[in-house]
Amino acid sequence: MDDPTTRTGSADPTTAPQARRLRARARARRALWISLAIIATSGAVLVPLSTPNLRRAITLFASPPAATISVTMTGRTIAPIELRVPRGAAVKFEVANLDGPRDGHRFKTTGQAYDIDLAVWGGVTKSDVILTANVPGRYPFLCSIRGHASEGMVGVLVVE
Ligand SMILES: [Cu+2]
Repeated sequence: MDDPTTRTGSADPTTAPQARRLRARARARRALWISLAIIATSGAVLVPLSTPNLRRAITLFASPPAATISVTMTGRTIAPIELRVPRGAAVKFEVANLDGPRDGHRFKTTGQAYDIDLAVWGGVTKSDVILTANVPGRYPFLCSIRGHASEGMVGVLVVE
């Protein structure tokens, strides 16, 4: 009688192709996971280069910011409350938080081709660059910390 245990082992010609198939399948699975990892990684790299961000980068590469504007935030006020900027331009904001070290503010622009929402801790000055709207108009800017805008931390960005 044929004992099935004698047919196991690598010497048996029936198991070798099976093992090869299993190894090939494992390799294919590994390749699939590596491909997915590459796709996920490139997505993480490319998303920050989305259109408005890319346009800002190209504008800044072509020329320095058209203007630099200094803004101060203290208590529940932002000064100045009205700012004039050219349309379709890169404009740099230098935001100084004059409050104590535990009083954070956030300088947020709205309606621009590239907006910022810049977190600034007390006693710190930070800067970032917006790309202004192509359509002239009056666009609010504000502190985006909950409650600060309603207590007065708002202003108007006039795009000319
Ligand atoms: Cu604030």
